[in-house]
Amino acid sequence: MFNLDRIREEFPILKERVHGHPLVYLDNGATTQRPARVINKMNDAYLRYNANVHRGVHHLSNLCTDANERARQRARDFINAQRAEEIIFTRGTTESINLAAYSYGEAFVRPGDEILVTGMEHHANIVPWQMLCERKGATLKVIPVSDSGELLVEELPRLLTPATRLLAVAHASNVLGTINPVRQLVDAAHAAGARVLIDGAQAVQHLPVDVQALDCDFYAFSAHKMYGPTGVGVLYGKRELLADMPPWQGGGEMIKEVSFERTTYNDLPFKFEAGTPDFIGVIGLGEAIDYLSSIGMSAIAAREEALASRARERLRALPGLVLHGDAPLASPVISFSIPGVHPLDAGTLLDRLGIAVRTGQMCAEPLMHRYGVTSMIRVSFAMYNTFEEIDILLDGLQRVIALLSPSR
Ligand code: C6P
Repeated sequence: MFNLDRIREEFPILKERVHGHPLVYLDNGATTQRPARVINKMNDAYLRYNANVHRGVHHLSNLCTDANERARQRARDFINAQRAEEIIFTRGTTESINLAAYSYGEAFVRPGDEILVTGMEHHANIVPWQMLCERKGATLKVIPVSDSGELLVEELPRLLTPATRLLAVAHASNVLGTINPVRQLVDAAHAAGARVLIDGAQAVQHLPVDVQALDCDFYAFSAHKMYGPTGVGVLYGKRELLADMPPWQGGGEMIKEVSFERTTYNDLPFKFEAGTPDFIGVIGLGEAIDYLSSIGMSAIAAREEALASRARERLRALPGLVLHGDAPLASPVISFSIPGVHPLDAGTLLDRLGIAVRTGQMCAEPLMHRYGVTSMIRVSFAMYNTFEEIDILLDGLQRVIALLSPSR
């Protein structure tokens, strides 16, 4: 059963006070907090068995290597990848997508080809593809977004052409929360002969993910948005595809043999893991996955959905506030504007009340343009948030409107 008190106990930071108020942390889409057990696991690794991985024959190196590879197995189980070698550790979603764009692009993208993205992508799932298109003389195309914040999938037959090499799409939008119909998109893209990368940065912490059921070619996510440490992420890729892709960085560990004439590359996944990885971070990610699994993704999803639907309902009823996006399937992420009030001012005032929200363009500038604004206010929930915190948010927003809104 979902035990909120026990879960909140695991996160000492939630007891902090901000400007004299209890912290109300509603910026989980930017980064979640970490439970003590993740921090303790990493401390323990540093204190008891820290040594470089895959390099030593000595005891500590073996312990650390085993812990690193156990974390890979955890990550594999977490997204139900077929094989552990399909899990590549990176610095985060951004690096995962850059790796895929560079390496897949080198192997498979030619002048005249097309890459398809969507109008609700984070910059991390736009710019690497744009850079690839510039390098290769390819074209970037975009699936538009409806007023309710859903992808216009009816545009797909027009947008997917024989020249489309890859579709890059967010599993869940970091701004609107919209959960995209990724399996349907994968089927459509595959039928057109295109590969699919799913940006799972805003999905893995909220819902069960099964990459085999989705049949996606790549799946990217970050540890720090799922109760794990910063600086670590995953790129999942289908083995046969990864095998045909060149390494994207050269250095230690990604090689089999090196001479000045020629270098041969290591097996998967190490071909894509040049240099000393953040193995302590990887161990922390493994612990975060164990933590999520101990609670259960379905229980987490149900809890967060209850929080988000209450918050949406209350926000919608607040005069002077405009919600952006209204997709029936959404993660616990809600963005809105208060006409006449700059989001930065709203965010600063809320902060004085101990409430942490995100304001700005959310690293999704094209989506801001789509909604005719330059920035928004976003609240994003995690399983440890409470219904009382929603009340505190609403009180805070009422004060913002009363103080700052010209129409009040
Ligand atoms: N979004 C947010 O507040 P990194 O920074 O590499 O861990 O994740 C990048 C990224 C990629 N895709 C999506 C959908 C994301 O939401 C993010 C990170 C944070 O919305 C920071 S801008």
